[in-house]
Amino acid sequence: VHIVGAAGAGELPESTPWFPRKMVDLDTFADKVLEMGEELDSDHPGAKDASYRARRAEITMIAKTYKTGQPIPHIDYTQVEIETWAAVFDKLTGMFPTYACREHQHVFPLLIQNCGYGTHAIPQLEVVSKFLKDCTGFTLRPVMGLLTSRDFLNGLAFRVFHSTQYIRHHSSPLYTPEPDVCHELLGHVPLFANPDFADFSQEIGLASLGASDEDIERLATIYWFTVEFGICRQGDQIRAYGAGLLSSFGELEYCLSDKPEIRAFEPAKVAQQKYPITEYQPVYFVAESFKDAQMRVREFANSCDRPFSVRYNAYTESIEILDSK
Ligand code: HBI
Ligand code: FE
Repeated sequence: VHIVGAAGAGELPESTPWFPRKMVDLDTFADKVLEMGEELDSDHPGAKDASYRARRAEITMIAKTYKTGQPIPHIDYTQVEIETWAAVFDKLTGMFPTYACREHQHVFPLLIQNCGYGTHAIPQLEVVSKFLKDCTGFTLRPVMGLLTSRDFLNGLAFRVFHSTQYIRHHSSPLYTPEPDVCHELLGHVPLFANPDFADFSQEIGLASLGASDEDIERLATIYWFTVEFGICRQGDQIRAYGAGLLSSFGELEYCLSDKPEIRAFEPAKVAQQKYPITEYQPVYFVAESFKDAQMRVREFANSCDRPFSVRYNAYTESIEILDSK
């Protein structure tokens, strides 16, 4: 049965894009992957390696068939995969004390203690997901590759983060053109264990439900400059909290050097900013705190033209529609 709280679907304007109302609705995203889900681009380091491609297909099959409520299947990572992870882990953990924000540094030892973070093994998504659930209610879902911005952001409304489970090609351990398990586990996961950051991320997700294509584009840009490439003020220093920075040794150093331009985090302006996806960012936006950033995103969302607002009911794991006009 489909139990809907405040309003039935019929009460939304007909032009409203479809959006997930219950956690199980996220099952419909599984095979809508943009690129690299099954095929690798020709410039991908693993594109010509048949055994790498076969391994990817094996791992992404888990995401393709995953259903809400199931435990995320365990993966027996190979020695080659573990060595790739270990190279990334060593390199980045050496930099975190100097460059990562305090929230990331606070959680990292807990991930070592509770989730098997270390060089000897790749942490299992199921273990990490349970840990995050205890910290902030966030959970992980396995994903085959890049989702559309709309689907990916909609997941955040449910405190669900879509995570890849495969690893980059072993030929270039410090480079990947797409998200992989190193990026998710070292960049994203530590922040989703922080309550203020979890609130902030869900705020973007809620704003994305039923939003126009133009507003999705704006919210995706805000996501890009925060969750992926955000920096924040901490005392008299600036530190990185974006996962794209925390999982890239080159850009992590660069973003806190005097080379890039740094501007204040104002969502209406951030939303208009163009950005490159294959080079270091020329501009970063500095947040004063995750709470402050959340309030600013909420104000921004209220200025969008969606004719209703939403809230998440954590008891029923469903979206309630408010002030439907
Ligand atoms: N899909 N699986 C996955 N992981 C991401 O980080 C991701 C995505 N789709 C879109 C996206 N990120 C962002 O660039 C924004 O468009 C939301
Ligand atoms: Fe990411």
